[in-house]
Amino acid sequence: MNHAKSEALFERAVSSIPGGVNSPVRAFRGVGGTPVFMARGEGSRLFDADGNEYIDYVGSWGPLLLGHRHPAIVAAIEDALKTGTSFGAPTEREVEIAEAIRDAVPSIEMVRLVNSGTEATMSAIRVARGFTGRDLTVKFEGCYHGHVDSLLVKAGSGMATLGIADTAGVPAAFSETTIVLPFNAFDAVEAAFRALGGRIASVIVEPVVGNMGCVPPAPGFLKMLSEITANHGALLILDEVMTGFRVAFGGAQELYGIKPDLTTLGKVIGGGLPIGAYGGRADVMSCVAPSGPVYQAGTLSGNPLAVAAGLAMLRHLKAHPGIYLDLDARAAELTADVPPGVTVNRVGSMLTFFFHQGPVTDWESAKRSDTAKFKRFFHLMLERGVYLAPSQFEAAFVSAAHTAEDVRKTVAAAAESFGMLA
Ligand code: HOZ
Repeated sequence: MNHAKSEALFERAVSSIPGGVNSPVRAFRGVGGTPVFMARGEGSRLFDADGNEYIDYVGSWGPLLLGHRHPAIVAAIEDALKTGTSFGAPTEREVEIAEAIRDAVPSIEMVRLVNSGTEATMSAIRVARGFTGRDLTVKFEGCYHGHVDSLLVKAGSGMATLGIADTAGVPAAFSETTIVLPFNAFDAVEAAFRALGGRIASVIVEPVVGNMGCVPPAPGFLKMLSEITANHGALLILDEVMTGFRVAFGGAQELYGIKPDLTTLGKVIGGGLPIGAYGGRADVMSCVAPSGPVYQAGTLSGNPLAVAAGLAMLRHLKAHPGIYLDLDARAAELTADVPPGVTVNRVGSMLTFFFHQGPVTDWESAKRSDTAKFKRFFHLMLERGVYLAPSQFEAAFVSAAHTAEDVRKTVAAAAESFGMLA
């Protein structure tokens, strides 16, 4: 493949953008080489600046459940564009998307729209503090909840890829409000509540972790979190930015039968445009200004284009429930055959090939993966026209646009690449 234009663009980019990218994981730092600059997406495919074509399993890091430029979403955006790009005032579609979210996720009685997953988690932990009158937040190693100051402690995603345990720029006083525990560690959670239960405002968790690679919850883990928070007057926040409308229409909480106090959403609910949301129990959400004393605001919150795209996405998913079975079947085909020494974790259409014999159940086991081998695998797949996340510690996403032929080609590319690593 020729990457001359990507290389030239990257050379220009590093002069004016930190690291040449607008989000660290895009920089290929986990795998080396020049990031591929994308020019266009269509269905399951991405086309780069040099005209190379890829089967895309990044899917813009999760939002593109229907693939690139799905006609229903394009039409909704075009339609909304005719009426204006931002009003900074309430609109009918905001009410409709709030109702659509409530309808799909019954634990959400009230919901507030924001502009990103980071805003959603930042606001949710603030509301939990305001509601409980307590300061501490429990999070789990390898989970990533956006770049919120107090949540950037032992976080996954780009932090894991770059090997940054605690970022510069966060005052110690902020990190000290965060208790970090191993994911899936029942005993550690019980011990933390025994010691500090009366001071814990919330537990925030990715119900299926996507940000240390895909790591599912151990049986009963989410239920235990739900019970222990309820018993101690703390709130359970499911961070469903990645899993919401992805692992099931009602998210991971539908899949595992959990009723959290608060939920954060993003990615899929914007149909590929910037959006986030947090919502949950009406008594808790009533604390949010102007109803209550917890302040949170945003000039572009409920942006008409993002809301139109998101609403089209949610309506399409509701009208086509079979999509989830198809996604599951396609993803199962992709992961059916892996060589010894590679572990696949998969929940629905989220999956990761870990270069480690497994099992991978938490950050300790995820980080034992052979990242040098992953790096070679990534480049072998890229050369074969398969675009994966450039990090061992991210999930791949299958979309409804992936065809049986895409999957067949990907499996063949993977078999060849695994063979070359052996
Ligand atoms: N949470 C996303 C993937 N782990 C973020 C993508 C990014 O950081 O750019």
